[in-house]
Amino acid sequence: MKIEKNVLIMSLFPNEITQLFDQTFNTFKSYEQENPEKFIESVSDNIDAIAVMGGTKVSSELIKKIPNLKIIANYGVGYDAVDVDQATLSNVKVTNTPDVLNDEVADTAVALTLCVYKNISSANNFLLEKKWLKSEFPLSKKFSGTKFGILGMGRIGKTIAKRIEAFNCEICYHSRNEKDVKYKFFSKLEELAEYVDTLCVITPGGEETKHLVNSNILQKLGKNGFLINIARGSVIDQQALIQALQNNIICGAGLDVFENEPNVPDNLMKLDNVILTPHIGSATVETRYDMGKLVYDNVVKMLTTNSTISPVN
Ligand code: 8YV
Repeated sequence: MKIEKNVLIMSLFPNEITQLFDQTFNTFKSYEQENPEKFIESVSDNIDAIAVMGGTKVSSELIKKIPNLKIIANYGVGYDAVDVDQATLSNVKVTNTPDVLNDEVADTAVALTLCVYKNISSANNFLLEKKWLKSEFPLSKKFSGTKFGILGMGRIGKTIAKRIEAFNCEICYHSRNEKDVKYKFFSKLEELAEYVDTLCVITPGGEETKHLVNSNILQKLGKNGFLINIARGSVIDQQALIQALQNNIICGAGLDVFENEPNVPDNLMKLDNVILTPHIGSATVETRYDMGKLVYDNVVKMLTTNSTISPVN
C-alpha cells in the first residue's frame, strides 16, 4: 500500500519499521543528515507527519515551521520532549506507545534492583580480575522480604508491583491520587521514602515532576535505602543523588536514566554502590519492534482516517 504523504523520520527506528515507513510513504530522514535542522527547513513545507524517538526534542519552533503537520508520533511512552501545548495549538495530534512496553520496563526495574542489592556488576568484575583466587567477594544485602516503594502507580508501576510480589516484599506507592490497587498508599513522598527500603521511580518526566526526589527525600530513604530510576533523569536531583551516594546517605542506586543523557557525570561513574545502564528500559528487539509498529500504525491511521490509536492530546 502506498500512501502519497510525507513523513519526517527524526530518529533511528528498528530496520523493519523504517522499511515499513519507506514502503508506505515518502520518507525524509533527518537523523541521517549532517545538519538535521537545515534539512528539516528545506523539506518542512511538505511534511505531513513526524516519527520521533522519545527524548529527541520537538520544540514549538519546529512545530510552527511545518505548516501541514498533522501528527507527531512519539516512539516511547514518555513524551516530555515534545511540546504538546504547541502541538495542540497548531492542531497537531501527538501519540505515544503505551502498554506495549510495560513488561519490558518492569523487567528492567527488577533487573536493576537485584543487580544493585546483590552487587552483581562488581561481583562480575571481581571474578574477571581473578580476585576470587585470593579472597571471597564481600557479602551483599538480601532483597526478598524488604519494603518496596513505587513512585508512580501507572501502567508500568502496576506491572512492576506484580513482579515484586513474587519476592514477598511489602509494596507501597505514592502518586498524585490514590489508585484502585491493593498496595499501601502514601499521600506524601517523604513518608513513603522514610518507610521503604527501595524507592523505584516510574513517574512521567517534565516540569511537574522535576527534582521530586531531592536531598530531603534521599535523607528519608536513609543509609540502608536503595533508589531505582527507570523513568526520567529529570525526576531526581542528580547532584543531590551523587552527594548522597558519596556520603552513604543512601546505600545504592540503579539508574537507567540521567539528567543530561547520554552524558553521565564522572563522579557518578566512579562510585561502586551504583549500577548504571544507558536508557535500555524498553530496549529489546521484540519490544522496540512493537513500539515502532504502534508509531507506524498511528501515522497510517492519522493520515488515512484523521484519527489515532494512542493519542495524548
Ligand atoms: C525509550 C522510554 O527508550 O518509553 C519511554 O518513555 O523512555 C523508552 O521506552 C525512549 O522513549 C526512546 O524511544
